[in-house]
Amino acid sequence: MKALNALAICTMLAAPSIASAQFTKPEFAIKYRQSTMFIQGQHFGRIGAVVKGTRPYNQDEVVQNAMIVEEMSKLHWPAFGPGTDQGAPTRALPAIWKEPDKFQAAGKRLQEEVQKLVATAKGGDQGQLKAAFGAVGQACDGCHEDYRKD
Ligand code: ASC
Repeated sequence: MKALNALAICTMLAAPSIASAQFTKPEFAIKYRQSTMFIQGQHFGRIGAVVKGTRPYNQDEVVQNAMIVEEMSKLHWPAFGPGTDQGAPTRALPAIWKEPDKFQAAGKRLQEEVQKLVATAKGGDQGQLKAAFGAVGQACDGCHEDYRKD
């Protein structure tokens, strides 16, 4: 029983490996990362509306949106694996596959900024929320500039 529990814990600790799921076709990886980016953008945008004042502030809502962004921010990166530079229409630039370490580091940076956004959202300070939102936006834009067409 103890051994089984240990196995269960090991499996949980290894959970990030779920994000490195194998894609059976390059087009699935492309569709997957476009989908996770889309969901991320939708929920990030809802926080943006609050920050810009076009949507009323509701802390629970902001926290929930930030947590969805956080979950999405973990998922994109394994979907940029070797051979997924083509197979479906994509704006992903070849630089992603030429400098994968730099690209993955940019992904890490986004995840770190998003984690700060979640913590800030939970803190409930609207001034800090604006700053944390801006930092995430910069991480998005920085990466898009180098690695996305347009
Ligand atoms: C989005 C989206 C981006 C980023 C960026 C942040 O929702 O589609 O590319 O946020 O606009 O500044």
